[in-house]
Amino acid sequence: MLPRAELDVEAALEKVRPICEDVRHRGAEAVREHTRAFDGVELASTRVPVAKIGEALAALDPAVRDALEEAIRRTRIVHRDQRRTDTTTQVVRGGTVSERWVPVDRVGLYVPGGRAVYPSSVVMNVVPAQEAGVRSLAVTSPPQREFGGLPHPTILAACALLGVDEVYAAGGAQAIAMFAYGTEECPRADLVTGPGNIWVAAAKRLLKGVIGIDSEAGPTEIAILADATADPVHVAADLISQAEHDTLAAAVLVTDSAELAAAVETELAAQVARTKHTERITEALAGRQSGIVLVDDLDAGLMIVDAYAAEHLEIQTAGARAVAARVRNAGAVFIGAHAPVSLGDYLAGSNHVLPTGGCACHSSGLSVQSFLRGIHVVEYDEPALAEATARVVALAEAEDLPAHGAALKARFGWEIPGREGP
Ligand code: HSO
Ligand code: ZN
Repeated sequence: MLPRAELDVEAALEKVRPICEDVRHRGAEAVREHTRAFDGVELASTRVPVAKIGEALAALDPAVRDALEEAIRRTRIVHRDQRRTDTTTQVVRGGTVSERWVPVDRVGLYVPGGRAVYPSSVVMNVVPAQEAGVRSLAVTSPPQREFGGLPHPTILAACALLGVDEVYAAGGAQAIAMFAYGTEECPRADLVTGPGNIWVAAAKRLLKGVIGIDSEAGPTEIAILADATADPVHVAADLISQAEHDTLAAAVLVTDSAELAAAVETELAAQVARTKHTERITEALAGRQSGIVLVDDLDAGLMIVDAYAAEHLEIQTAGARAVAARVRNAGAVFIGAHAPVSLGDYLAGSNHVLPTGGCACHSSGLSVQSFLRGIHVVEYDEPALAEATARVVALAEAEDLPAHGAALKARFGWEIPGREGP
């Protein structure tokens, strides 16, 4: 019964369809034209000159550089551990099935511009792709008028730190279409990942099939399951931290303590008044998608957070680790007093591209796995095939596909091995 914010991607589809078609037929010229219309920027080329990427790094604030470098280091070691090894299973004597994990050849990473300038998202997308072994990796981000028609300099600097030198100044649906169809300036990609606004989500929905996609990122969500032991100051601060993203962001507290609920409400009022984006946060907290849910006990609370399947779930209860172990649906879980979502947004080492809108009940966040394909490799010798033939033929006949069985029989003089002749 916990509502989510309304986001009408279906309606946006009709708007992005002609843009994508245009890019498909007219390539880079169309991308530049739509960039002029939407971003108010005249591009000589959609490709950002490599020198500009280095210049952005040279001009980067040293504290931000240090923080990004440490974020990259932590994110990299976590994602390196996600790498999978190939497996070979001996199915029968003479018959094996192997699984080879092969990285996607070329990936396009979308990094939002506009209100959301997230160099941290560059890290969260690029690092898993690199650790998966993706060889060709391009980043695109909308051009900014105040930065001479280039993507935001911090985005460029993050690319430089990650060793990415193929960057495009394009945003919105036209950027997704650029990766999907390719242009004279940007070769097509096999997969596009990364969050974006509703136009990006609509273009991803429209073009999936032409290009692989990760997920359609919706507005950020935080749910906190807390009991009377939680500190209302922390709980309020964490709810506000994610409400800061978007007026449609969801901040949900689930608690069995009426005292905590009341204390958090008081704290929210005080903290929201003191923060920078008061208006945006107030709207997010007042929205139908945010609220405080009072439950009888933590078991009921767990049922609620599982049904909700939040993008981020904090557990601030006594014995938080044991409570967290019982959670089944969440994009990421944060345990106890010292693991706020903001830590995960930047520096924990975990990924912050996570399933929203309840998709956590069937999907995972971005990971090395998002950039790999598992290819089954089948190898049987003659005796192993002979031993399998009667069963393949039986199943093929049951499906009325006798030619399937014939493909095996043809190898054994059209007899079923091991069975008496006619
Ligand atoms: N909380 C956002 C990620 C982010 N926060 C980026 C700050 N920068 C969605 O998980
Ligand atoms: Zn965040």
